Amino acid sequence: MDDDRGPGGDAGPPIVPRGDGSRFLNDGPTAHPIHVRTFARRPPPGFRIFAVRRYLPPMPTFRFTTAGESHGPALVAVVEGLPAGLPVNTDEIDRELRRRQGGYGRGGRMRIESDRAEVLSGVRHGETLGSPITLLVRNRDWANWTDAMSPAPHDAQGDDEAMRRVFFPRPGHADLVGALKYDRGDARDVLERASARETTMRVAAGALAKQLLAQLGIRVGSHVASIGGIVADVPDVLPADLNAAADPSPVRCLDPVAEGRMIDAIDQAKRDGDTLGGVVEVVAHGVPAGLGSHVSWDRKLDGRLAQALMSIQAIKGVEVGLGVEAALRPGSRVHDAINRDDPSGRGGGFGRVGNHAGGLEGGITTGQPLVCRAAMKPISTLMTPLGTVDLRTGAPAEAVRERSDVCAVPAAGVVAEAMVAMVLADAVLEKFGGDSMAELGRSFDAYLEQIRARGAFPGGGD
Ligand code: EPS
Repeated sequence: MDDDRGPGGDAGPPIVPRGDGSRFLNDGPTAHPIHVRTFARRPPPGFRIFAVRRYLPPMPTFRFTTAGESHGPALVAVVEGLPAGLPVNTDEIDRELRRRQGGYGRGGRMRIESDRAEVLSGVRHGETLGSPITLLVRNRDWANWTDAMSPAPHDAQGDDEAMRRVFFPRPGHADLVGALKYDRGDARDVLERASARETTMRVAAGALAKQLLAQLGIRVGSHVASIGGIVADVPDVLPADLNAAADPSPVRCLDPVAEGRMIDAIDQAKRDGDTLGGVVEVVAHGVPAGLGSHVSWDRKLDGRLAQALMSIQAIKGVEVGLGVEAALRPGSRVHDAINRDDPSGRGGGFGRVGNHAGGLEGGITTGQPLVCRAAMKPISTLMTPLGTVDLRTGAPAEAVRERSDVCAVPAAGVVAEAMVAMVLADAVLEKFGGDSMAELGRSFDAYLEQIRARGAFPGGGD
């Protein structure tokens, strides 16, 4: 093909040539290098040159990536974009990792592991340096998988059992589609990475984001709203310290009656060889009005939150505020009337009657608590397996029975907190920037001052 037509064939955001000959995608406060191919010959008259469309990455400022297989030697996260001078508390990272390991309904793996993060780079004497931070969590189970997961070719390569090969893909897991896409004969090559074990590193990286947010008075917590169709009665006003209230519950549920029924349902599912999903709710307090933006689709904070939450293993739906319920009501029972009641001081002197919007209007935070929900499907490893097809022969078979959890909804809440914290950290750094915490703090305080001045009407505003 002669041209560089992107998907859909349109030109995408404008390309701005820079003095040094490189070109940048001009969209938002940060400029991103993009690759542009040029014609060897002059294009025919009237022919448009199209750029390779590179959408902004979902987290342009706070960036993180994870690596590692579920039964490999270790898992790793690299976090970039945190300013220098952020105090880092590694005990706090480990506390978050313990929270993720807990919850009624977890399987045998969580009895083997005792996740602890080692900091390999980017932190010195308890403070960030502004350089990439590498976190590492060792898999204790690796000791049982050194042959099957050996990075080097193995003598017993031909022994499917010793190599723990998987030929019976589980419906609902990435096993089959991953094996097709990556052309693997052994679905283990897929499931090792698709495993929710990867969420360990999201929580570790998210703990750093939480530590940044805490410096600015922003706290992220969660609770379990339902498991297996049992819906908790959630109080209108949630406890100020949500995690302190939810964490003591084995299912992280605020309603003790529902908690008992959820535990019974998990026990029953286990007896039946079945699994249960549910819904978690994440709430962030202290978020200032003005994070995110209405100006472009990829800068809207609700969209960014949805992408981050939907990327969590087994999450199938995301809501903000009233969510789907808003579509069932008339506007008068959906939108939150505006007043001047702003007890948190984060709304610029403006408040809302209620918070059906979940703290977001037009893709921008309102200063009200941010409220998101994520719906998790039941885990796809069933001890009473569904039908599948043998990848070697095409013969009908039963899906593989890997050790797994009956219910991981309480843990999903902790993972969802981490993802929300990272999206918020990204939005904070995008808006307030700074290479050091001092710079970030000055910009943050000045902005709060600016929006407060808008809400302090001369003469009282009556
Ligand atoms: C998980 C680790 C996994 C599973 C679970 C979550 O460990 P193992 O496969 O050794 O039992 O317990 O993963 C899944 C539910 C899945 O579908 O992959 C963890 O650390 O959270």
